[in-house]
Amino acid sequence: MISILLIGLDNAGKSTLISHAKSLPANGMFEITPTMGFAIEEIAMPSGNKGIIYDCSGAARYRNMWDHFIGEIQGVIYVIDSADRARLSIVKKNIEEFFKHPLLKKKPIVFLANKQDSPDALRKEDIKRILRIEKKSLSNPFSVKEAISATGMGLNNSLSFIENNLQTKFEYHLKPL
Ligand SMILES: Nc1nc2c(ncn2[C@@H]2O[C@H](COP(=O)(O)OP(=O)(O)O)[C@@H](O)[C@H]2O)c(=O)[nH]1
Ligand SMILES: [Mg+2]
Repeated sequence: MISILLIGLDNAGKSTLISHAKSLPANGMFEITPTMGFAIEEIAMPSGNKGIIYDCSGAARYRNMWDHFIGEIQGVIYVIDSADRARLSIVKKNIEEFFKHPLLKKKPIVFLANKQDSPDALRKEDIKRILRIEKKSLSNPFSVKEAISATGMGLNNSLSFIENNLQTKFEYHLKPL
């Protein structure tokens, strides 16, 4: 089993993205509670392993909530609305603060330049530059990918990147289901 945090500002396209994942039948353990600002989905990873996705609002008021499971998660998918240029400065601040978290150290991160179907979308090179996503400012394994949540494009690549860059594969295989 692998746990992934799906995060980003509201309206970035997180929930739409995960709706394209191969869902596993819910086992009744999890309740989706929209009022709490997050949802939990069980999905099949590209490898066939089970994945637990925490679909979380990036809003500051939910920050306390991440602390409950940030230690458990093994990778992060950070979704960005590439067409929402006005909010990129907020995204930048959000990223800088969020990835300082000590419990995220060394965990793989995928930055998704989402909504590439939109005529206003910035390409991943622009997103990288504007948000200063670069090796010298981030010690985690990371990748910036283009995506279209609306079609699911970019989802499998992102999940694979996380599986291929897990902190310790050994620990991952030993984790109980
Ligand atoms: N053009 C375009 N719109 C998208 C895409 N993904 C999501 N949206 C739209 O963006 C809005 C927010 O999507 P949602 O998944 O709810 O965002 P969340 O708040 O991050 O979960 C919705 O109106 C979606 O239809 C995409 O790839 N392209
Ligand atoms: Mg959502």
